[in-house]
Amino acid sequence: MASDKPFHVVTPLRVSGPLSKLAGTKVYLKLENTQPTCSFKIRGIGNFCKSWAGKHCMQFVSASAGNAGLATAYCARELGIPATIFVPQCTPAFTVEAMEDEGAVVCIKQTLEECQNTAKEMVKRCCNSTYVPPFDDPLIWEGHKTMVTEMKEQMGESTPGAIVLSVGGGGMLCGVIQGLREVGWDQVPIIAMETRGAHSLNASLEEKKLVTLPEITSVATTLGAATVAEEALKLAQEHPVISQVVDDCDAVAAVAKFLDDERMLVEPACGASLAAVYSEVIKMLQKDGKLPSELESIVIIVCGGNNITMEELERLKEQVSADNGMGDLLECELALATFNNPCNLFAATLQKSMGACAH
Ligand code: PLV
Repeated sequence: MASDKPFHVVTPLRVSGPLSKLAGTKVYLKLENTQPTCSFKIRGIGNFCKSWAGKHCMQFVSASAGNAGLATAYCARELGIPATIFVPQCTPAFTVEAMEDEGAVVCIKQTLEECQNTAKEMVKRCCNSTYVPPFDDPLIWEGHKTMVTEMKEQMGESTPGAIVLSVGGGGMLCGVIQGLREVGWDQVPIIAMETRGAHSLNASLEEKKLVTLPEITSVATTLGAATVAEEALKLAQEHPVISQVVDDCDAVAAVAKFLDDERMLVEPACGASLAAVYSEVIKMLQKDGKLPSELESIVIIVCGGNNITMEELERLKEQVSADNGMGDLLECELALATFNNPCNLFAATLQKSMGACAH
């Protein structure tokens, strides 16, 4: 029988000086990258695996773009239950290795959808096996909810002006909205960040029905769910949710900037949320009257730091600048440099024109 102790830890909630300066309001970071397995996923997957371990489960079979799989591998090892994880081929080799190091068997398929179908098929054929979905299950949302109950305790009397989070399949969104309702923060808006090419929530909200993206083209592969959970769309229509889409170059530039500002290396899925500040999304929403001009504070959920290394970051910088045509990343860097310090405009412009000349 599994113990009552959860697999996740209480993560720090702390103010970021550099991000607060940029945003012009107090920015709190909820540091989910400090969880075991380095992402928030352990909260929901941990709750799911613990519940099923008590129901004679003999094997976990997961489908994941990376972090849910790593969390499953970790929990399975802790529970002494074997795990098989199906991952899409875009998953970095070092993430696959991390799952194998936890003792899981890893199988590579083309897309996340193919992984989900194969994993479900395997569970049908093997008795006492349990399918561990990456985001779409009430037990997963219940686990993610603990992020908000922690924030409530950590913030004492104050209420966040907005919460910024990244959306893949919408499991985190469901858990956070349920948590906000539970602690009486029903009116706290959520800025739901996605990257273009993984923007399945944004597309669904536009159409007011579930939309399946034809393919995932974003480098933020852990946001790569072609369709969000039905519950995510439902809750996003009930709660004040502002859906925003940034380009890959914004997410990657945010990862690089965050490393300099906070000395933490996170993955592009998390960069999407950080881009809410670095790419002035919040300022734009305030200007457009979609957010109050005076915000008491913002909480950014720093959702994860897997699927990234220094080498991978360098490769991503090159990839997004090549994908977007000459100088697009430089464009983002220029915007960041200018925003940080208007005096940098001259230096950044000079740097850009030198970069352009080099091509
Ligand atoms: N990643 C899931 C689902 O991918 C996975 O299989 O790992 N930030 C990070 C670092 C993540 O890993 C994920 C999800 C998200 C944000 C988005 O969470 P979600 O899927 O609950 O919206 C498709």
